[in-house]
Amino acid sequence: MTAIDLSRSVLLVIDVQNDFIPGGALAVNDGEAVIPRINQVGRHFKQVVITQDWHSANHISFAENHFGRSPFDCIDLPYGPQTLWPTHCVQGSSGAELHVDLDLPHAQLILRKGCNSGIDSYSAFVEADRRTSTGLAGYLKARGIDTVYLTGLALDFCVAWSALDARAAGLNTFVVVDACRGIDLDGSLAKAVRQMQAAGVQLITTNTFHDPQENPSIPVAV
Ligand code: VGL
Ligand code: ZN
Repeated sequence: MTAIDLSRSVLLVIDVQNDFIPGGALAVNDGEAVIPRINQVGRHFKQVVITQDWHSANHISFAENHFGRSPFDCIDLPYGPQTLWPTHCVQGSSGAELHVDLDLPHAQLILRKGCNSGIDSYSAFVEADRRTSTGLAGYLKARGIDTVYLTGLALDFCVAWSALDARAAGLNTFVVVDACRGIDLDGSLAKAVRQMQAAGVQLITTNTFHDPQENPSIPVAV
């Protein structure tokens, strides 16, 4: 295995926001466990991009905006099936803020997604209509980046959709699974892992980033 070429690689940190951490509106079990791992992995990267789920109060993915519906129901929208969620990550709210312990001062870009009230966006690359681009693929391409490492929340939704779209954009794609946690709704975690593996997303752990003295056989950042 070769060393990671940091000039061509980016760490993508997905949605480490208060609403996805226990105590938040759409808490992911053990979500806070990703934070020290992301901080540690982040030190190896020159290029870091953070995403924020960033919805208007009238967002189409919120159950409370659909009469008679409850969180976690699934409905059909013009662009396809949509899981309805508790109201979360409302633009400007404290729940939408990045967790205070996230320590990535060198991150260059904070990308907000899901801003269109009528379209959800789990993916950091393409919205749920599968057409509307966030511009991230172009941003990475313009900077000569061909490899992405994904971390964050939730593994089976925003991380997995972002990883699949990263592959579709022709990027080498790694998911650092122990720096992610999932929601696991009706088998969504196993399904996401299957889809990622089928698409050529490589699932790795933070061990990959350990000091070469500890384990010389693994790839290290240079
Ligand atoms: C997410 C559900 C709704 C996520 C965002 O960050 O995985 N999941 N909005
Ligand atoms: Zn959302």
